[in-house]
Amino acid sequence: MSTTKQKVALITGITGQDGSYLAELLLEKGYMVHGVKRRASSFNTQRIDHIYQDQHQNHVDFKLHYGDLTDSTNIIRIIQEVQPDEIYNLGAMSHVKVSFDSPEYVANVDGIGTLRILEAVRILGMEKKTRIYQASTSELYGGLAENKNAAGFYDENSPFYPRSPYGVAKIYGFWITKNYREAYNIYACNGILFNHESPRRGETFVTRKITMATAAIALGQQDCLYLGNLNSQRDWGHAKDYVEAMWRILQQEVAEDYVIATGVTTYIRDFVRYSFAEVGIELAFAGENENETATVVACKHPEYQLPIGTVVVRVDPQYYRPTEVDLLIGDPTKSKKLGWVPQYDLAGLVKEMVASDLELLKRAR
Ligand code: NDP
Ligand code: GDR
Repeated sequence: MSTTKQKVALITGITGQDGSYLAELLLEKGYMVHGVKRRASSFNTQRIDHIYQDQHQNHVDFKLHYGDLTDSTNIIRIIQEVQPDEIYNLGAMSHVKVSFDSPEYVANVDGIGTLRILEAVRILGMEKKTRIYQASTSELYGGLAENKNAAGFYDENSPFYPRSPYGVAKIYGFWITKNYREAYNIYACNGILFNHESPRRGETFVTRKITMATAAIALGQQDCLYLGNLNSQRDWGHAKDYVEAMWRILQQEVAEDYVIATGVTTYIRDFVRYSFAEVGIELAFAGENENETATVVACKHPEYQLPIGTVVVRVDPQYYRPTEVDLLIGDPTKSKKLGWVPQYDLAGLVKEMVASDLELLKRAR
């Protein structure tokens, strides 16, 4: 009989894109997984419904708790009850553009929320027991060209220059995590993750907005996709790969911070091109800034036919940000120490997202 104790994990943000993939991964690894979900007026557990377990059955290894990162007492109580070996703090108001509309809220959740987790562990005297993963972000770098390393990437030593209330809140989360590691010897790490996407990506982030519109336009359910800045560049990976990096970060002997990225960057415009290519539609881009459009120049798929010359993408400046992060590209060198080998490239990611959105729309029909 095995005497190995089942590991216990607590995930904030379990109803989000990353939380759902991480919960699946940890369940596969035999963890008891606890998640914090917010009370909402309608169901917000679509991404985790498939792993939900009836709490009346004999053995349960997945449990949800109502909670909120703005509520210290709630966080302390959940951590005390759950006694986690590992906490993954993924909960956040994660939309950069929306953070300009709710700057104080994002500071409270994404910044002070991180402190609440760290303090709870300290108040409960769990510094030696509990390891903490903090969801830090490439938004900390702000995309300033002069801050890239000599090879042209952002790495663990590149200076930060956040360009949104979200980035500024997350920089507090980054430093308070590092400070608690140094001050109290807590095993607490930052994963500085570059953009990662999937079929479960929120519908208002640019990749999912594009793949959903690609499917809807191909099926004749939408005429045109309106986007903001097509000139920014992002280093996009797959969320399924990135949650594995999170887990690996907490399995090391020494707590450290890691950049998780692909090392490849792509224009938003090119993501649009690749997405439409998945349904056989070839686009030509013309014009600049708010006058830029994308027009159909060929339809190569028998099922998805649009008249040549149809404009399917236009720019709407309402999606511009007051300050933009122009270019992100991460240096994944240090992450190789984790033994982390991503399974997806951008082509595989786009293919999976478009196929999933086509399937969703066809099923809804
Ligand atoms: P999502 O927006 O998909 O998920 C965010 C999660 O946080 C949701 O479960 C949400 O709950 C929860 N949440 C929001 N506000 C609160 C709150 N006040 N208290 C408790 N929980 C809250 O984000 P992702 O899964 O994409 O990202 C996970 C984390 O990683 C975030 O912290 C994000 O900032 C960070 N990050 C993401 C990157 C990416 O490219 N995806 C890159 C780098 C960092 P609800 O479902 O109820 O809204
Ligand atoms: P980002 O992701 O801001 O990088 O933050 P998002 O997909 O929102 O934007 C990426 C880039 O696309 C441009 N863009 C648009 N963006 C949105 N959302 N909608 C549009 O219509 C549109 N048109 C152009 C944006 O201006 C931007 O340059 C994500 C989030 O997951 C953060 O939580 C995370 O920390 C970072 O990635 C790394």
